[in-house]
Amino acid sequence: MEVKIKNTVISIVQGDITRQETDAIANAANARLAGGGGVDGAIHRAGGPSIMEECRKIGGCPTGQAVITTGGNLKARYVIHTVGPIYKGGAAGEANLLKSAYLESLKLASARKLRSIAFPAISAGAYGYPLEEAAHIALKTSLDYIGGDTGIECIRFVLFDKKLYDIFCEELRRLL
Ligand code: AR6
Repeated sequence: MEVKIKNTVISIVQGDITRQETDAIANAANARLAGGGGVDGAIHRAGGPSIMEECRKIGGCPTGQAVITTGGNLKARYVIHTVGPIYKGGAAGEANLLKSAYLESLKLASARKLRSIAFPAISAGAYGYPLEEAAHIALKTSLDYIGGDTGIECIRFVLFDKKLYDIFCEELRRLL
C-alpha cells in the first residue's frame, strides 16, 4: 500500500528490512546497542561487523532516542538505531517513548539530508508492544512529521509478517 502526502510517499510493504535500498534503514535496537535477536540480529548479520564496531564507539542510546552508523554491507547507506520502550502495560510512558523513537529517527534522517528511510515495527516483537497501538503510533508520528521542509521523500514500513502488514495497512486507511 502506498500514498503520497505533500511531498512524501508513505508505503507499507511486507518483507525483510535488510534488503531495502532506502538511504537509511531503522533498527529496533536496545539501549546498550549490544545487538540481539529479531530485526537487530538480522541487520547486524546482513550488514557485517563494521556496524557493531561503530555501535561500540557510540556506546549506547537511551530509550526514545536515535543514533546513526553507516550501513556496512547493506544496500542502505546508513542504519539509524533507535530504541523503543519495553511494553509494561501502557502506564509507564510507553506511547511517548515509542513516538519519540520514530520522531528522533526521522529528524536524524532529515539532519543528514537523507531522502528515504525504512522502518520495522519498533517494539512490536521482543518488547511486546500491542500491535495495533504500535502501528498507530508509527503511522501517526510519520504523518505528523511530513510536510514542511523535512527533505524526506519516502517513509517505508517493512513488516516481516502478513498479520502486521495488514494491521499497518488498516491503520493507515483509518488515519487518512
Ligand atoms: N525485517 C523486518 N522486520 C523484522 C525483521 C526483518 N528482517 N526481523 C524481525 N522483524 P524485534 P523490538 C520484525 O523483536 O520489539 C532485539 O533483541 C518482528 O517480526 O526485532 O523493538 C533488540 O536487540 C517485529 O514485528 O524488536 C532488543 O533487545 C519487529 O521486527 C529487542 O529485540 C520488531 O521486533 C527490541 O525489541
